[in-house]
Amino acid sequence: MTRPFRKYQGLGNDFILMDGRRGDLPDYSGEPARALCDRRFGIGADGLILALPARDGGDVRMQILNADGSEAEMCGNGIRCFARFLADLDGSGVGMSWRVETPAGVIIPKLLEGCQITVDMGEPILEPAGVPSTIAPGHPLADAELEVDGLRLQVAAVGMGNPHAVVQVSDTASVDLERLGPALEQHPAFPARTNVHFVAVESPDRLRVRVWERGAGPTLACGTGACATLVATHLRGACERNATVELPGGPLQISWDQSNHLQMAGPAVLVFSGTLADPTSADASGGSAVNASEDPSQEAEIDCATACSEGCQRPQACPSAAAREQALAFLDQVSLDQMVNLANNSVEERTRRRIGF
Ligand code: ZDR
Repeated sequence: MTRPFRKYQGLGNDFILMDGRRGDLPDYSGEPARALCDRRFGIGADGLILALPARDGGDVRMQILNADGSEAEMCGNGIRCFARFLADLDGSGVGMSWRVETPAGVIIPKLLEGCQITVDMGEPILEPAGVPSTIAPGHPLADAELEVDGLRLQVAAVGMGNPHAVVQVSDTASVDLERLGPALEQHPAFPARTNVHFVAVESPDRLRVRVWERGAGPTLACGTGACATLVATHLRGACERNATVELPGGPLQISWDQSNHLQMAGPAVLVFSGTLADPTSADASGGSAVNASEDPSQEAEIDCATACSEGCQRPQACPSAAAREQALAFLDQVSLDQMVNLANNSVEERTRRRIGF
């Protein structure tokens, strides 16, 4: 069996999205998610995100699987892509918002003009046990010197539903991310592993950040991480409560409002759509994608009546588009009277043929 998917990106943090709101998706956690996210043997993505039926009074539930198959509690860039995905499927417009159930609580994304989406990301977690981290509680920031691969780094622990380690540096370009990222991701001070951020303060309202994501490695952006970084840097007295967070993939606007909620604004963009084989079905070759929409040799395999029941799977190259255009052009050319005549003639013609006249 094959299923439709769409690929979205938010500042280059990219995700495969699938609609399982009717409860009909198989379990993708572990190996199936890892195989689909593989950039050579699969579709390629930083994570797989599933829309599932709500369980606790929300509108929909979001499951986030990292590129290594592990499950994340929350994903800031992912939830913007999730909102864009639902809007594209359902035809929702500016102002639409959803109560999205995540393991980190209910998160509310809202559509703005263009491809921008704003998200109320909820409150930061400063109590180390909730991050989780073994760094001693601070007042209010848990911030300690840790030994990381032979270096001593000042590390703050902040939770946004998922764990984050924030290290302030003078220049992000000179950070050895490939070495320090994984060492801090797996540091014993973070028992559930952690996302890692190196931040340089360019001005009180402008931070520059490089990201090492738990379960995904170096990524171009991180929404929850941008929020956690602003919180840690503000509590260290080095930035305002509102700032532009410059990530390798582009900027996010983050503000920590008076009600203790983080607000994040940024883009989410459709990249392509296609269909893939079920992880459990016999035709799943290692869970890899089949019939991706940019492969023209596969176009004949789309069955619009079933695959496109949630909307056209391939709007840029719809296999029925030519026939539809022909019919519309024809209808534009003929008057109502001509159409009635045509129908009458056709009935007459067929009746004559039937009676052999
Ligand atoms: C960093 C992230 N992409 C985001 O935008 O918030 C979150 C993805 C999940 C992350 N890898 C984790 O917490 O395991």
